[in-house]
Amino acid sequence: MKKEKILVTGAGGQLGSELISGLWKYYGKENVIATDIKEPQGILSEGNFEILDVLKTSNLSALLKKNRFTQIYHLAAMLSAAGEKNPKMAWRLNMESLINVLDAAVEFKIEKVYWPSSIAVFGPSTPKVETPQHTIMDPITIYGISKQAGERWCEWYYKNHGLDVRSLRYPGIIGYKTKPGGGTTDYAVDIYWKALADKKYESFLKADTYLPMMYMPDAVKATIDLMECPKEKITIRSAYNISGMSFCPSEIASEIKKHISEFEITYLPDFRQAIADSWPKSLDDSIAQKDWGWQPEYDLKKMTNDIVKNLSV
Ligand code: AKB
Repeated sequence: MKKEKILVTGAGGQLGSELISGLWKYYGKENVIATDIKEPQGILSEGNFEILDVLKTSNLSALLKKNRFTQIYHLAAMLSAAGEKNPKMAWRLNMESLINVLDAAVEFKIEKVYWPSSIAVFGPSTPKVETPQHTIMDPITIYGISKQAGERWCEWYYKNHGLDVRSLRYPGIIGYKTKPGGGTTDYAVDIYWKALADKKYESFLKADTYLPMMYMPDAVKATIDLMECPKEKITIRSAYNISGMSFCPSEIASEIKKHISEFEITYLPDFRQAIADSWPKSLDDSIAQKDWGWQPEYDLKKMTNDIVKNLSV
């Protein structure tokens, strides 16, 4: 296998902390440098780590000059709910950092760039069920607007600079190792922690709010599979729809009850309900299936078994 050297930005976030171990396994620990604006926590301190504020182009260039990277995974971003509270900062972080990375990737001849998009690119006029790859996109959050614009920038860099940039529209990602911060789909992570600790959970989304979701091991696998796909098979240069499972708060609660019979859920919707209502309920990911063989492994039952087993020890 060709030797890769990989830079990951925003590695301290929910996805980064788990993607890093996937990248270590696949490419070798010594070939991955994780970066974040904050000091490393948990697993991140076991590998190569550097502090990096990706808004500072000179710091990014210095790191790229020092190492011969072949791939960049640019994960640093502010999520949907946090972004609504700090819209200007969300726009700056999500947009400027992406353009900094794309420019640096061209300058330093980086072979492949990964950047995550999201179901937040869709909005109230988007068809909600089996949302197609190409459809109406009218995002209502700054996060969603930045992801939609980011998709266009990625495609533009591919067309105008030949930069091999790849992206996925992640649904809500559910992991138990690190807690997410500032997302609308975060309830589906918190609910497991609270179920085990307190046997009860107050949901900030209504009982029947269906959203597309994905278990972390599937998200890590999808990301590495996409990056390993031969270039000529990639037909989407904005971001691929990918699907894992779809459920609503009452369904995840029933699944948890099978393991913790005393568990009770109550509902107190807040501002995140409007965001969730603007997003799809399920996605059509047939292009990802066709281009690079995408298939999720986990459904709600299998994921719940795995999380409850791991959080109970
Ligand atoms: C969020 O809820 O903001 C994220 C996402 C769907 O991109 N998890």
